[in-house]
Amino acid sequence: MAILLTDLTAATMRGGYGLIPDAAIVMDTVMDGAITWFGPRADLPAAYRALPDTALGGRLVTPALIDCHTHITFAGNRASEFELRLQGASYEEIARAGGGILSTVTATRAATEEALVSAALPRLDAIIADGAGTVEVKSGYGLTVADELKLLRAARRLGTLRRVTITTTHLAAHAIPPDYAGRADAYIDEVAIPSLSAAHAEGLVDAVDAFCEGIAFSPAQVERLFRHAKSLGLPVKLHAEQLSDLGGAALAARYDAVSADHLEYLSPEGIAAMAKAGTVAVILPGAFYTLRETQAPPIAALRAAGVAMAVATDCNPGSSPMTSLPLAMNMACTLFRMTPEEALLGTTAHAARALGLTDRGTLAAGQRADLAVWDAAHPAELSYRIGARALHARYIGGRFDA
Ligand code: DI6
Ligand code: FE
Repeated sequence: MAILLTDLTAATMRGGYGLIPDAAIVMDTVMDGAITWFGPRADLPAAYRALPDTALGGRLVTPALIDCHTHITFAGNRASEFELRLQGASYEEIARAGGGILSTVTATRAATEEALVSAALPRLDAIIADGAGTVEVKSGYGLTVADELKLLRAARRLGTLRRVTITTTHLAAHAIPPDYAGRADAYIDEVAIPSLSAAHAEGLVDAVDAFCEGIAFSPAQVERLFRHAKSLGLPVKLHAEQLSDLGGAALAARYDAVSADHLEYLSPEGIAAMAKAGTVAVILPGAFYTLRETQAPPIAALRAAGVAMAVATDCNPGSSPMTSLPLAMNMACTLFRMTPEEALLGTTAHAARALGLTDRGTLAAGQRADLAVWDAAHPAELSYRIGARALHARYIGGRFDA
């Protein structure tokens, strides 16, 4: 079975907007269908002209968006810390006092896999409702072997409950739990590495991440975990240079990381290393905004060095309780001066690269038929409007999804 979409403007996202006015798209509707033909309607081959067509009223069609950095599986929330920060406490002070990530860890350890799935679904639904077709989900709020496995299983379950691709990232090296206080090396040996082996054996890991920061893990500790990830054949990525410069991005690049994420304190050496390795810079304006940071990531220097930039929600209970990619795009433009074109590349083609995926993120024959149809005429509108909820429909694997 094939379906034909017409009366649309397509943004192919191949190197830029790649706009095609009055385009036509032919897709397979079998499971995980692909785009079989794509181009200006005037060029539609005769073989497809007899297909019944769905006319989209001149709407904009983009690849379905890709949220390449989220932490949506967790229990509880941290509204009380939001109030504390507004009274002047810093994110790091709260973390060092045993709050922050560790308060979410306590709630998450007490939750069943089932409860974590239920808690994450509204967040996933909100991300989908704003145009996503692929969502990366990290563990990192369990911090024991059993609880990290529970989080990754919950993340995989999400992908069976909604029309979305979930990719899973192991992030046991996210924080040091109280029982390992002052013993971060032991935590890497006794929890991070063994949980990675166990999760990988269960097929639960698509990539490996860590938090390289003064309040978390040192570059040397991250490197030991990365070596293990590489021995299992898994791609790595890193929370790097979010609050300080520890040289995390350059370390990640040495391990051929698919991405380095946050990057507010990224150095010129880090940029050069990422450019050389082809590591994607994942820009997370939700965390910058929520923590009222003042040092923006070096967007102009990343652009000049030719580093591909992605944009994601970083949806998490502490630093970015945000569930909208168009909102992240708006913030990336307004706070960081990315262009709307860069922002949309950041949630499509470059987000796919940040996940090591080559079958999505652009519109072209052979790509997965994951499309977003927008109540918009030009793609700049997606970054420009605030809270617009402009999604008209999605097609996922070629099948309509309102
Ligand atoms: N950096 C972040 O912004 C999130 N994780 C990380 O390593 C925050 C996670 C949290 O505060 O719960
Ligand atoms: Fe994060």
